[in-house]
Parts: sequence; structure tokens; C-alpha cells
Amino acid sequence: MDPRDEARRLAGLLAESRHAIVFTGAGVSTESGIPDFRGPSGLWRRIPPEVFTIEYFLERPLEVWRLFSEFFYSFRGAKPNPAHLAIARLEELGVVKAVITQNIDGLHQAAGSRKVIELHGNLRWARCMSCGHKVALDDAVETVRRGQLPHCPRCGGLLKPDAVFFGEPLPDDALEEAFREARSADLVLVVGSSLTVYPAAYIPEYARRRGARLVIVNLEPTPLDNLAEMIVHRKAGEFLPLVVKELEKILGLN
Ligand code: CNA
Repeated sequence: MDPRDEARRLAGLLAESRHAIVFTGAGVSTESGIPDFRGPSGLWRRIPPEVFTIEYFLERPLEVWRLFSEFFYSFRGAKPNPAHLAIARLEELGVVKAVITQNIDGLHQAAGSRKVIELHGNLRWARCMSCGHKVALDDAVETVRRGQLPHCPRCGGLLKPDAVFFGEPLPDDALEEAFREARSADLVLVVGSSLTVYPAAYIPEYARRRGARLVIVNLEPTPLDNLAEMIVHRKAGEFLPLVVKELEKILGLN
């Protein structure tokens, strides 16, 4: 199918919706130069996933802090790509009401999205594992680069990046807000997620089971494909700007 036809179809679904939400994963940021986990050049080819479990962190905090500083922290220089910008524009047009993201890179906010629910934390803070006090991640990374473990200035507890590690619960407030959005949604647009990481992947599934339409834009098949009304196997950064263009036409804006 011609990508413009697919874009027109998705724009039509978005125009009909009253409360569309977007659910994103690492694939929305690959075109900003940030590798995903499971794709062909994903991070798991370089770092074994066990490293980012909470058990491993507690056993070898300095080693994990070093890897975190080397890989994830370097993403802080990344810029939003056309997919992030298109999603922000869909919100500006009043069609998308919220972006629920598994990413920690902050690129939706950098692109101008206003309502962003971060399920897996962020790259802004480090958090004390004892008292919960937050410290700027920059300061913690600086300590790690001096070869020391970062500790809480309040209670001396161990600091951990404020990104959710495997085996850790998701932040309550983000999870609650995400489910609230899923309950209100009549359309969920999934962008760049393998939909294999739970409980996050349950959010689009839950919305779908409550009657929302499900559209998936992803390079590869996902386990929720059988529930989707529309599946687009294209690069998000190439496809989503076409959707915006078609939607603007429908709304009489160009
Ligand atoms: P994942 O499991 O790595 O899946 C990414 C999916 O995106 C794959 O199915 C790819 O085929 C697809 N994909 C890759 N590039 C594109 C593209 N240009 N257009 C469309 N699809 C594309 O990632 P998930 O987000 O599903 O898994 C959840 C993990 C990954 C979360 O815990 C994230 O925190 C974590 N993660 C985040 C980042 C980030 O913040 N940018 C980077 C790496 C991993």
C-alpha cells in the first residue's frame, strides 16, 4: 500500500476519535540515534539485559552506574526526530490527549508534547533508595566519573538512576494516570514498541479490550497485532509526518 493511503486512513481514524492517546517505546527514538533494546542494532547486543535488573544493581552498583553513565546518559544530547514532532503536533491539533511513554529520554517533552506520562522514569534525576530524596542525575554521574558511588546528601543511602530497572515496580502516579487515560481513550496509537515489556504493554491492551481502536506503527510484528484495526510497518519518523499532513487537510488547515 502507498504510505500516503495508509496515512490518510490513520488520519481519518484520528479525526473521528474524541480521545486519542499515543503509547510509545524505544522505536520512536531510534531515528534520533538512540538504540532500542530488541531491534537489530539494539542495546541487548552490547549489554546483557540482566545488568539492568534491580538485583544486579544491588550486587554491583558501581558497575551498573558506570554502564548507565556510559550508555543512557549519553542519550541526553539527542534531539527529537520527525516522529516526536508529529506526535506533538497531533496534541497541538487537539486530537491526541496524552502521550504515554516507556522511554526515559525526554524527547517527547523536547518536541513540545505537553501531557507526557513517563512509565519507566527519566534521565533527570537520581533517587535515594533509602529515603526517596531526588538529586540531579548530572551530579550523580559526575561522582561516578570520579570512580565513586553516589550517595544521598540527606541520609547517606545509595542513589539509583530514576529509571525503572527490570524487577522494580512502575511509579504509582504514572501508572494510575496512564490507566485513567486508557479508560478514556477511544483510539490508542502505538509507536515503536515491541509490546513485550509488562506491565507497560498492558495499557494499550487494556484500552483495546475496553473498546478503543488500536493502531500499531512499528517496524516488526507485535503480540497485539491480532487486536489491531490497523498495522503499519514503516519508520515512525517517515510515516507520522504524512499522517499530520493528511489530518491537517481533513481539518481544513492546508
Ligand atoms: P523495544 O523492545 O526495544 O522495541 C522497539 C520496537 O521499535 C521494535 O519492535 C522495533 O522494530 C521498533 N522500531 C525501531 N525503530 C523504529 C522506527 N524507526 N519506527 C518504527 N518502529 C521502530 O522497546 P520497547 O520500548 O517496546 O521496550 C520497552 C523498554 C525499552 C522500556 O523499558 C524503555 O525504557 C526501554 N528503552 C528506552 C530507550 C529510550 O528512552 N529511548 C532506549 C532503549 C530502551
